Amino acid sequence: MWVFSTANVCSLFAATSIILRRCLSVGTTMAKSKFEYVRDFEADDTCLPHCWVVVRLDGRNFHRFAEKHNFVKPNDSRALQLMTKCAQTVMEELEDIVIAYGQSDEYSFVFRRKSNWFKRRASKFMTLVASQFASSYVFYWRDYFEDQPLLYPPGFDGRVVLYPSNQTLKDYLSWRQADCHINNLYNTVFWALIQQAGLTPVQAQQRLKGTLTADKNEILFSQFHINYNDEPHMYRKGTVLVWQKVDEVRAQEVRLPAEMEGEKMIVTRTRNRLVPLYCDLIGDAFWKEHPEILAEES
Ligand code: DGT
Ligand code: MG
Ligand code: MG
Repeated sequence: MWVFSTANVCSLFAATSIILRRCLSVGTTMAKSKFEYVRDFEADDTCLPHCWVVVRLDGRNFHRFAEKHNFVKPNDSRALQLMTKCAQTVMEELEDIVIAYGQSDEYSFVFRRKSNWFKRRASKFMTLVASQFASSYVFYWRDYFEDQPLLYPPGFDGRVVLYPSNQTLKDYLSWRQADCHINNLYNTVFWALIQQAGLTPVQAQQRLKGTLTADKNEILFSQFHINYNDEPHMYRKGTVLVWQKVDEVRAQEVRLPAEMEGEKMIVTRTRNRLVPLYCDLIGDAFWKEHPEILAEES
């Protein structure tokens, strides 16, 4: 005859549960190894070593987004400053970005040559920059557009480009700044012709057809008394974000011996802070002033 005591029943249950768990775990391991081959379908997108990795984001269909949100034409300082705030957040939250450059609805981020962040996987670089930037755009919107509600979620496309030398990286940034200059000069005259001279967009386009830089400067000056060089630097040059070392001095409460009670200790520490610059990137002066950006150990 079987006699079950409470203790017997408990140990029987415990033993059964251990066996069951073992069976399940062996089953899961087998299932996992059976399916694991699908990992081989993942493409290797490791960025080449020793290259500068650049991620460029661009607002998706911002022509429409700017219209719907009543951006000032041709430049809306709120929109440009919001872009820069998002870029600062990206640089603070992510690792290894040594410089960023932005204009219009785009921002470029340069990762240091020796970065090994996420084993240099291009998809990680691109998606982390794009998602951090887009969420920041929504998060900080109200700080810049107080009276303008955000009507729908904006999107940003991203791409990764590798530059093999310091010269190609400098030329890349010069290219983006030249693009800023050409577009901004065109837009400044285009909108002056519409807003101040009363032309239609088609007439303004016709008026500017075939004009060179000097012609546009001349129209601005003679017809609208605008000296293009007096336009805000942020509009003409775009925004460069770099890290700068700053000394922070602060008084700190510390536990001191009884005879010094109530005294404060002055603490100085050096911090890396992001600063926006509206300067020329095309000449050599910027790179001479900031040699640390291209330094091997940047
Ligand atoms: P995409 O990039 O192919 O999806 O199309 P869009 O429309 O974003 O074209 P894109 O990136 O070539 O041009 C940027 C647009 O963003 C351009 O139509 C003007 C607009 N935008 C950017 N910043 C400002 C601004 O400060 N004020 C105004 N009114 N519009 C701006
Ligand atoms: Mg765009
Ligand atoms: Mg664009």
